[in-house]
Amino acid sequence: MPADVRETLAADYQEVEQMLQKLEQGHLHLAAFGRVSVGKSALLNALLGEARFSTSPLHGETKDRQTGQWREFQEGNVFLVDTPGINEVQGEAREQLAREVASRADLVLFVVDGDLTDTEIAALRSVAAQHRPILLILNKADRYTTVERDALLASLKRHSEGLVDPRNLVTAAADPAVQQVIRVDEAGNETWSERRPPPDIGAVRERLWQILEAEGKTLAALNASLFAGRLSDQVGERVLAARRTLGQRVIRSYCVGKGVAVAINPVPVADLVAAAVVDVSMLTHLSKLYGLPLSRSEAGELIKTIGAQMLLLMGTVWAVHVASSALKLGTGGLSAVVTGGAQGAVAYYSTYVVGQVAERYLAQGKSWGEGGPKFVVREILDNLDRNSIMEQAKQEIREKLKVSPQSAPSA
Ligand SMILES: Nc1nc2c(ncn2[C@@H]2O[C@H](COP(=O)(O)OP(=O)(O)O)[C@@H](O)[C@H]2O)c(=O)[nH]1
Ligand SMILES: [Mg+2]
Repeated sequence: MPADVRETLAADYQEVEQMLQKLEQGHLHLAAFGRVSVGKSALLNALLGEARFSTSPLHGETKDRQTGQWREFQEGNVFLVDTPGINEVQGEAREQLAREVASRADLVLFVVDGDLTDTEIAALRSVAAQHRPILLILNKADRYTTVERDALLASLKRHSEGLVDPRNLVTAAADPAVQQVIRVDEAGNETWSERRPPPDIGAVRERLWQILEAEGKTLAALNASLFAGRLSDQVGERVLAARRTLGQRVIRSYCVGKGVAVAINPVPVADLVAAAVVDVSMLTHLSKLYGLPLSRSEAGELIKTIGAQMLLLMGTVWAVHVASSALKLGTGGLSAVVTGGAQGAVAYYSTYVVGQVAERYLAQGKSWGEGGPKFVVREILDNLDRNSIMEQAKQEIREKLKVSPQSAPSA
């Protein structure tokens, strides 16, 4: 890309660059804190969806091996930190522990399994003094009736007033107890079986995401599987929405970049589609956003696949048509900018389509779905308003080149 084009687009690229840097380097530490056996490790496991941290049913057994031990597990850019129980240490050391937890964490998951004890209130105070957002989680909710739960929540709210934002008080069942199921058949025979209910941490995930969003930290959290929410819950939808918003910004920056470059340096029309599908960088960036990084050669392969479908469905004929119909309207004295501008708009549009198709592929977990690439490309082309995007393209290219519409008449 010529130096002057690069300069024109510096701000756009910088924005994308910063976004990616945040995505790559924006580490996020979430620490679970609380008494022994409230389910800290179980909660972290439930967030991850796998048993990374060892849990123990025997109160106190934790003391053998895990006492005083900090354990950390990385998932994407998110570090989950398991801490010793606050009742394992006394006095000054406890203060120290709370300070250390808070200083290492961007967000503290303060786990309890009943009303707050004096020890817990003291620890909560120490953490709150470090000005870290605290999520106060009433775990083992499966042990309580709805009435009991509501009473507990009311009490927790009272006791944590001024320390925890009431919206950050949520319930969870990180590792619900096994239930006995008794079936009675028509003959009156009873069969007993056991059922292990799945973890219920929907409210934790939801609130966690909201806090991260408010703190501007969702970018760092985006590629951690704890927010993948494949269960199509609310969080999953918001994660997807956040990715889409950022993805569209990445695509737009590349479209403008491509459009301006072609407008300044017009290439033979027939090469336009081919020229527009070389946006390997755009795809590698998009893939990082989706937590499914593509190597440059993989991105190249993906572009070839998409390009082939686009050529089948749109054809070089289209590119020639759009460019020439735009040219026809300017009668005589067409400046190079008009010619280039029309080509630039075509380049913009092609890049736009590639971006949308690739984004769909990534959002589906690197899969084309049943209909294959052809189906996806066709569906996206059908749903795009080509003319308005081309108009938008011309406008954005003109803006970048600081050419007024009067001096550069076009379709
Ligand atoms: N009934 C019930 N038990 C739980 C729940 N979460 C954890 N537990 C159990 O509580 C015990 C202690 O959990 P653990 O995660 O080791 O506690 P930690 O010491 O705070 O890390 C284990 O036996 C867990 O299975 C829950 O939501 N409901
Ligand atoms: Mg533990």
